[in-house]
Amino acid sequence: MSLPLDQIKETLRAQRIETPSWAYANSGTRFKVFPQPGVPRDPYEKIADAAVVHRLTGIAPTVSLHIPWDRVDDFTKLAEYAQELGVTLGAVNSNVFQDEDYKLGSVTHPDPRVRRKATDHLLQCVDVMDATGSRDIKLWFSDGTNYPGQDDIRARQDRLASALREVYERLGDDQRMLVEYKLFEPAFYTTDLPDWGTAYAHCLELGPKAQVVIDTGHHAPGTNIEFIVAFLLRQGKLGAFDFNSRFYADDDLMAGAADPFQLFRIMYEIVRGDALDPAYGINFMLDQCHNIEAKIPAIIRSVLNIQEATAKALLVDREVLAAAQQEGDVLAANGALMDAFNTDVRPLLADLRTENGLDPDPMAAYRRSGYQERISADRVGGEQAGWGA
Ligand code: PSV
Ligand code: MN
Repeated sequence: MSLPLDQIKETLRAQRIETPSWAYANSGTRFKVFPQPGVPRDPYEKIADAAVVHRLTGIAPTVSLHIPWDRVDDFTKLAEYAQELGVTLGAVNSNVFQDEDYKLGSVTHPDPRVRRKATDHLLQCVDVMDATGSRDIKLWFSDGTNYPGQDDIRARQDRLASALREVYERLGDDQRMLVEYKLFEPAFYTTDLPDWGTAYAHCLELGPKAQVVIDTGHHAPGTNIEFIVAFLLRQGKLGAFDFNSRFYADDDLMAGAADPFQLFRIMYEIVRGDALDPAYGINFMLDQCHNIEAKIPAIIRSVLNIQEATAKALLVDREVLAAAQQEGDVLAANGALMDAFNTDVRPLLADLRTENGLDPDPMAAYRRSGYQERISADRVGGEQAGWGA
């Protein structure tokens, strides 16, 4: 038997997904940014858009910030504004990849002056967390090299470890460090944090407040991400996700768009590990860019895709699965997963929303709301936010 329906619904009601401030802003490829009407001009307008996503989905009550893109004079005021709109500020993302000084790296740069500057930025991000009440700092480094011999691979690990240590020591009791890895880009020969193993080793050395974040777009093609999820959960070292979809590299497309089956397999490991409940501590974030599609509905769609994958994962008949696994019945075991994956959970989720006083179809509700037309008319003048803004 799979879980009783009321238990599935209760679990889904408690699910939380964090949306990224930058996904509401203009973005593009390195070839072209196509600006869209109504895009936020400052962090306040990004928060307003995030609040709309939460109002319609009911499960996206937090917004990640990116510093300096979301720098404001008074972060306490920004946090209060968010609260007025029914959301709170989530993870603070550092940015040590958009400054002239970081051409050869940030915290792993050969020059101690640049390393100091980068580490100081990370420490300032912890100051921001103090003001916003955020629990997590998310660290991603573009650091690496492009050519064999360019720098000392091992020395760069030492420099990375010492910067991470300094930030770790600065964290408050309830604050955490999320260490993000990425196989390549912008560095093409070596990356200083290329994979989960490297991130895990650094986190282990640092201590319990350091946790690995899995960005689903940061792996080699064909990587079995659910294995990484299972492994890190077993070690108590999975702190967060950056969800998005990829076909080729770090495409940052809508979560669940490219490979809904992979998303289901990941969410099954989360359910299997009893790690869905917010109390477990995993921050389920999106990290996406909407370059050609309308941003707010794309974010709504991504949240719904994760919710659907989760509902399917909760439907897996774990008794049947366990028995089949025990008996070595490969086809029955696989069938137990596929039966759940092939279930249409949309009616169940529509019911759940209705029960919660939400519109059963958040995409249609957004279209009907007139919000897109309103922001397109209102947000004129000023400069639309985007990369580097
Ligand atoms: C890097 O590719 C990354 O995934 C990191 O999380 C950044 O902070 C984010 O994208 C936004 O550029
Ligand atoms: Mn990411």
